Amino acid sequence: MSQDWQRLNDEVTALIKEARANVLEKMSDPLTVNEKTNRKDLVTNVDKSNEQFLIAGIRRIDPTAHILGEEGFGDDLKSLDGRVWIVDPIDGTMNFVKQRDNFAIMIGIYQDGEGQLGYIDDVMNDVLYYGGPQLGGVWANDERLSAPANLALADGLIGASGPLVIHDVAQMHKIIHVSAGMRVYGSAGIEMINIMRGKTLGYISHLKPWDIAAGQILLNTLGVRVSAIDGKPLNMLSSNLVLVATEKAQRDILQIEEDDVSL
Ligand code: 2AM
Ligand code: CA
Ligand code: CA
Ligand code: CA
Repeated sequence: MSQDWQRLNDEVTALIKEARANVLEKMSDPLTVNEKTNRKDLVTNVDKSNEQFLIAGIRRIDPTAHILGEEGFGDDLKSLDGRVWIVDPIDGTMNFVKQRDNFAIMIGIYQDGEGQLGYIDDVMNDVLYYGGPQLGGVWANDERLSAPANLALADGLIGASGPLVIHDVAQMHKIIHVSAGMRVYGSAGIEMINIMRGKTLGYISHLKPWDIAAGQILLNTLGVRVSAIDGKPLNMLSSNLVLVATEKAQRDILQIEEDDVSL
């Protein structure tokens, strides 16, 4: 690992800890909540202020960075060339609004399209998950994580987003039926944490780049597969129907897709 990346990591972890403190402080005031595309797609004043805070910090750390932020305070990104930072200031905004719990702050750092460092901050549990190829592992605060067990689909729980299950996108019912059970946590970041910890073996959801940028880096570092639902690489400049799974469960799920001609 180069010293530059180590220094960058120290600066990013400090920035995220400051962002977390700001979010916790603002949470005690009433939130301003607005709808984006529909009544289940929300944005709050904290999503916006935290994205602005993180982007200002990233510009100080890396003045030539290209930044993609969910709430639009970053750059209008056309390519993944150079160093690209992908920011989700509050992941799980509905949980943030309804529960004041089960949400995360996420940053993924890519270099010419390759994931380098990922950060998922579980705010209410005080745990920052960070790591990637540039650090040679993944940590939860000071604890180094080992790779989760390579479970087959039948042997573990699978996370999914509510809308996919309701509309039976991509044979969800069959996949869930074969698995040991389905769980819905309402935050892509919290879903990634559960996979890193071996509590679930995978996750299927329609996601934007900022929902999966950090998780893809951390999970790949732990040997977990992140792909589109057809097994192909994700396009990090658009939405994807994302399949995150252990190697064995990914194989099982791709087989279900292939067997089912009605897809
Ligand atoms: P967000 O809270 O940052 O928007 C909820 O099921 C999970 O899916 C959250 O991680 C949420 O991220 C993400 N998500 C992606 N697209 C969404 C949408 N259109 N509406 C609500 N949640 C969305
Ligand atoms: Ca959102
Ligand atoms: Ca998100
Ligand atoms: Ca968000």
